[in-house]
Amino acid sequence: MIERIGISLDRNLLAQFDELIAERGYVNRSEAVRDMIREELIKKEWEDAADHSDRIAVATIVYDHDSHDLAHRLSHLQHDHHSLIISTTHVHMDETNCLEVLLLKGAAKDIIALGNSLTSTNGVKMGKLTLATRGDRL
Ligand code: NI
Repeated sequence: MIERIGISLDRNLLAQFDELIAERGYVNRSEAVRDMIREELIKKEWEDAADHSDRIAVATIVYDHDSHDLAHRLSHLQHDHHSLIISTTHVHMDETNCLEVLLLKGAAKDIIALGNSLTSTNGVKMGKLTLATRGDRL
């Protein structure tokens, strides 16, 4: 069943929100708000399940393999946590840039820690950790 709600917002905040969701391709505010609520609920689900060992996530990183010892450091980090990594796919984007997609499985807190380490490694140009859910509560 769908419930309707009203939200009071500062005009400036609403203008920024409308601009943001238009850029992201949303055709209406409701779908954008629903997605943001789902995103927060998934984060909460992960926080509540910190010690459960069956969480799955996808980490994506882009880096320059010529950059100092970065490729070596990233490889080292992955080998240190090999039991959390189901698979990795490495794509050579061009002459210097590499994209890696890692499927992670394990306890929520371990996956988040590894994901944060990968994405925040100095020199990583783009990093994102996507938390998967079975959607039981969404
Ligand atoms: Ni490469």
